Formats: sequence, C-alpha cells, structure tokens
Amino acid sequence: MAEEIFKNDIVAGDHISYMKFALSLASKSPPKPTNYRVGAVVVNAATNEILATGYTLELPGNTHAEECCLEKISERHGVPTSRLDEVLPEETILYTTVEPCSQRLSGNLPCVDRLLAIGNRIKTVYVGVYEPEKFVSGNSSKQKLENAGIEFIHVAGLEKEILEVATAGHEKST
Ligand code: HJL
Ligand code: ZN
Repeated sequence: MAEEIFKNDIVAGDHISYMKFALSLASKSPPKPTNYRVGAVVVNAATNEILATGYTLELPGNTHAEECCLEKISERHGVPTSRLDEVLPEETILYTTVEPCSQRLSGNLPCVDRLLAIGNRIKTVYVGVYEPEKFVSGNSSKQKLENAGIEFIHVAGLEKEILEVATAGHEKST
C-alpha cells in the first residue's frame, strides 16, 4: 500500500527532532548481526512535508533505510528510482541516523550511489553518526556527496542512542 505524504509536528529546521524521529524508525528494524539498524526520513524543505520514512529491512529483501525511502517515493509516483529527479521537490532533505553507505558487504548498490543517481534534488543529507569501521572501512559518502554539491551535515548529540540501536543485533564483545 502506498504511503501518503504527511504533515508532521516537527518544526522545519529542527534537525535534532527529525533525527530523533529517524531513530524511532531505526528501532523498528529487525536485529541482524551483519548490518546496522538505521532509520531515515525524506523531507520537502520548502513545505516541511515528510515524503517518506524508512528503516533497515523494512521493505522486502536486504534493504537499507535510505533505499526504502527512495523505493516508497518511486512506488507512490509510479516511476523507477532512476527517474526520482522528476518527482522529488527541488529542495529535498534526507535525514539518516547513520551516514549513507558507500560500500556493502552484500555487494548491493550502496545508498550513496542511489542518492547520486537522483541528480540535484537532494540538497542536504543530515547524519546522526558516521559509519563505524566494523563492516567496511573508509566510508566515502561525505566526500562523494560534497563533490556532487550535496551538503553533508553531522547532527551532533544522539550518537550514543543511535549506535545502541544500530548495533543491537550484534554479538556483544566482552
Ligand atoms: C545505512 C542502513 C544500513 C547500513 N547503513 N546507512 N543504512 N543497514 O540501512 C551499513 C553496513 C552494511 C554492511 C552489510 N549499514 O546491508 O556497512 O548486507 O549493512 O548490504 O556492509 O551490507 P548489507
Ligand atoms: Zn545503504
């Protein structure tokens, strides 16, 4: 079922509140030892409407939070993800608890490449934490996004909570 665009109570520009909302989505993700549990929110910057929400493994398959958001928007508009630039507002914002992946152990297409493929609609990516070095090292998303003219902003203050949720399905090291 297509998810509708919805208004929300978060004030435009309240990045911490949007990040907390993304974190609440992340906590819905089923724990898995080989990934992070991440939440993401796509917002129309001009209207403050939430265009999509997503969390890791929400959609069928080995899906990432950001990927789920993009898939939902595609589905709602009946266009392939390769044509998201046609349906996204000019000023689109992405909030994600963990920075978009630039490499995946599964070999699936990394989210940063999905974002870059959209073109110049996504203007800013807000991240709650940088990707820890556990599965892949040297995440290059910040550099890649900035090279493409997309602002990359770390929203500080929720790191502990975000990492706790992200790694809840991992084996505890002693
Ligand atoms: C982000 C997610 C998610 C990760 N990162 N930004 N959103 N799961 O929804 C990054 C981590 C990969 C592993 C395993 N996690 O998930 O590097 O199996 O989960 O493709 O590299 O790759 P797969
Ligand atoms: Zn990803």
